[in-house]
Amino acid sequence: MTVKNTAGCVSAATNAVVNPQPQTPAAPTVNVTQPTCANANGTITITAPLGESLTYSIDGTNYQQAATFTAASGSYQVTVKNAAGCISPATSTRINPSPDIPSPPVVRNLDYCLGAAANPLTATGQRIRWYTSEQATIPLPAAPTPSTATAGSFIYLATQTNDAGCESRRAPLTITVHPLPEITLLSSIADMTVQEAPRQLMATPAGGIFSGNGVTSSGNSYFFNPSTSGEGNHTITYTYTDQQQCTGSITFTIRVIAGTVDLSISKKSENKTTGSRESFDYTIIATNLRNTGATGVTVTDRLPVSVQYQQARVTTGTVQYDQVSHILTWIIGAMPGNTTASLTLTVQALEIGAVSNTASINSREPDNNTNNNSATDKKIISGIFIPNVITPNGDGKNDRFTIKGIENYPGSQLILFNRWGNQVYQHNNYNNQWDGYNLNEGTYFYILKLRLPDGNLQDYKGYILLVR
Ligand SMILES: [Ca+2]
Ligand SMILES: [Ca+2]
Repeated sequence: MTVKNTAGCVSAATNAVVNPQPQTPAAPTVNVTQPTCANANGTITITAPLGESLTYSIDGTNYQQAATFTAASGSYQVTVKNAAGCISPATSTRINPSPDIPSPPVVRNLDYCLGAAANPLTATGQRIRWYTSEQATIPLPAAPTPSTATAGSFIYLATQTNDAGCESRRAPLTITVHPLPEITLLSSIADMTVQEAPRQLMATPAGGIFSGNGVTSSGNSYFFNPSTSGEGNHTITYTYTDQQQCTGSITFTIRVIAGTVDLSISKKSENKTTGSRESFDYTIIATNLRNTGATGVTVTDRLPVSVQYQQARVTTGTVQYDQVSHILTWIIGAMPGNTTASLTLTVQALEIGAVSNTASINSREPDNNTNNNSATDKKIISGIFIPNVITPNGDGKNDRFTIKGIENYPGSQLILFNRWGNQVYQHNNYNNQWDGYNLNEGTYFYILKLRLPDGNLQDYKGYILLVR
C-alpha cells in the first residue's frame, strides 16, 4: 500500500495481504441411536464432517470435541463449528421417548422345613423369567422348584417383560430352608418291670408330644406306664414343632419285663370237730410280701373228692369252681405291694378220715421264692367206717379188714371171734392189717374198742364175712 500527498509525493509501499473468505462447514451428517429398553437415552453421532479442528453441538450453544452425544428424548439441531468459528447449517434430528420399563414382579419370600415338599416358584407379573443370580445372563427354562435338601438361605430372581419386550429389573426371592429341631431324650430308656410306677418322659426342646403304647399325660407332663403297656418292647415317639413350624421327632423303645415278686399263701381249715356230711370252712390267705405290685394273681385249689364244694366268699377278686375237675380258681388279678386277700371256702365232708387239700398261688411275674407258693391243710373228718366183708384173694380190693378212720384213734383194740365164740384174732393197736390169714371162709364176729381222744373206749360190735 502507498500514500500520496497533495504535492504528488508517493510514500514507500507497505505490503498488505487479504486472505480468502474462510469456509463454512457443511451441515453435519448424523447417526441416531434411539433409546431402548436397556438405555433410556439415545445417542447422536456425527459421522461427517470430522476433523481435529472441528467441534460439535446439539443445542447451538455448547460445543464439544467428541462427535457423540447422549441425548434424552427431544428435538436437536446439530451443528459443526470450525476453527475459524464458522458454524455449519443445522441438521435436525430427534430422539424418541424411551420405552416403558415394567417394574419388577411381585415375589414373596418362602420358608421351608428341611426335607419338605416344595412347589415351583411363582411371581406376580407378565412373562415371568427366573434367574439364579443377578449376574446370570440366561433365564432358567422354567420356574424352578427349590431344593429343601439342605438347610440355609438362597435366592432366585424374577423379572417380568411387557408387551413392548422390555424386561424389568430382577426381584430377588429368598428361600430359607430351616433345619428340623434337634431333639434330645432326657428320660431313661432302661428296662422297666410291669409293676413299676410310671416313669416321666422328658425331652428337649420341651413342649412336644409323646405318643405310643403305655403313654399317658397329665397336664403338660407325659408318663410311660408299664402296667398299662404290659410286657414287651414299646416304641414311643416324641414330636416337637418349633416356631418355624418345623417338626422333628425321635423314637425310642422301652422294654417292659416281668419283675420278680414274692407271693405267699396259707390255708387253714376250721378248727372244729367235723364229721361226715358236716360242713366246714377253709380260710385261704394270699399275701404279697413285696412292696411292689403283682399282676395276674391266681389261686388254684383242686378239692379232694372227699369234700363237696358249697360256696366261696372273697375279699377281692372272683371265684370260679369247675364241678367236673373239682378245681377252684380264685382270680385276684392285680395285687398291690404288702397286701393280703382272703377266701373263705365252705365245703361238706363226704368221707371220714384225713382230708388233705392244697392251694397254690401264682402271678404273671416270676416268684423268686416258690417255697411259700402252696399251702396244704390236713383235716380229720372224725368217725370210722367198718366194712362187713373182706375178700383176701390178692386182687387189691378188700383184701384186708380196713376200718376207715381207725388211724385217727390210736390205741384202739380189735378182737375177732369165730362162730363158736373162740377168739381168732386180737390186736391192741389195730391198724388195718388183718387179712383172715389161716382162717376159713365164713362169718366172724368182731369187737372194736375205739380209743376216743379223751382216752375213753367206745365199743363197736358186728359181723364180718370172710370170702376168698
Ligand atoms: Ca413266693
Ligand atoms: Ca379181694
